[in-house]
Amino acid sequence: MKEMLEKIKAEATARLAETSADLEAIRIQYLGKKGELTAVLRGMGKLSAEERPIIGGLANEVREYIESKIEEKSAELKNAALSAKLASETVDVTMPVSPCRVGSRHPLSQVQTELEDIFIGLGFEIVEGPEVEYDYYNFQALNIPENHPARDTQDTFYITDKILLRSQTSPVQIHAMEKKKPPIRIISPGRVYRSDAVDATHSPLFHQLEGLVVDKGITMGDLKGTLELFAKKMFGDDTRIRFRPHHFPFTEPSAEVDVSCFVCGGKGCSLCKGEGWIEILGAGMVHPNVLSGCGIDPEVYSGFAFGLGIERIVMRKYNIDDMRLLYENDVRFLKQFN
Ligand code: 2U9
Repeated sequence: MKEMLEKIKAEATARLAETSADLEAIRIQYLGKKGELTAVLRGMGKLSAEERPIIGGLANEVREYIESKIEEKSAELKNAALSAKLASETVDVTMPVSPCRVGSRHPLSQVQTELEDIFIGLGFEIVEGPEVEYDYYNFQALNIPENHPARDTQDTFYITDKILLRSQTSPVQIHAMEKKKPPIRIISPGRVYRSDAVDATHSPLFHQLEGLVVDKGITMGDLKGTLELFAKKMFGDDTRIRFRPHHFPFTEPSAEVDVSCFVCGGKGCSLCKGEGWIEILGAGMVHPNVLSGCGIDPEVYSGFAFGLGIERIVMRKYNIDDMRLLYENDVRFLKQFN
């Protein structure tokens, strides 16, 4: 029996050294209910009383030995598997990454921010207001009573007889004048609406930025100086401006304002269509009716106002000939403004 136990021990040791997987099969073969060692233990009844403890002790020793060898082998296999997994899953942090496409801000937002920064630098404050407005704030308070012809050129979308989508950002300035006494120095950027069919130069939704200054002693000279500074900041230090007489119901006198062409400097080119000048905004002195309607005495205070279409500035600045490109969100177009 002693020889048998030694043979079992030697065989089990050899099998464990060879195997690379099924340890459970080895355990069952030697230590299981029908295993070789168990069979030896079962046969111990036939032994003499002297031999039994000796063989019993030896059998236990062999069992413990095989168990410990199985455990040892199991740990060894686990470690080998872990090392293989770590080696195969290694991440090389020094490898070049696949390039990630970075988006860019829409040219309308870029230009709006540029305009805002210039006017903030000149001491203006940004004020915003609702896009759904009362007829009163969009028209009447701006000296455009019912049946005034200017309602035709600024036709918009009506929600009721008295409520509409604002056709200009001027109602924001009316609210500001009702709330706050002069001095007032504000700009109001935002979306406006007109009942226009879509084409290369029209859209039912576009963006404006208007400015308003009201204080004692404000003159047309202040308006010209402000717009000249703005034009130089926006289009370059050599830029000149010119005023052409015009009519707006909410300003008197009124003017359309051109800047010298920022491509040819005024000589005439394809951008300015040989004119040397590019129209960029409208402006004027706030009409006394508008001031008094907001509770500001036009005998004491005066003010100037101006308004520009942001799309128009973007189109002139980047020589874009079709406004629809600004709304189609075609990445091939937009990525040019990175
Ligand atoms: C108040 C009083 C007066 C704002 C002004 C213009 C001239 C003007 C156009 C530019 C292109 C509109 O987007 S556009 O079609 N705007 O020419 N806007 S003066 O005058 C105001 C505003 C508010 C209380």
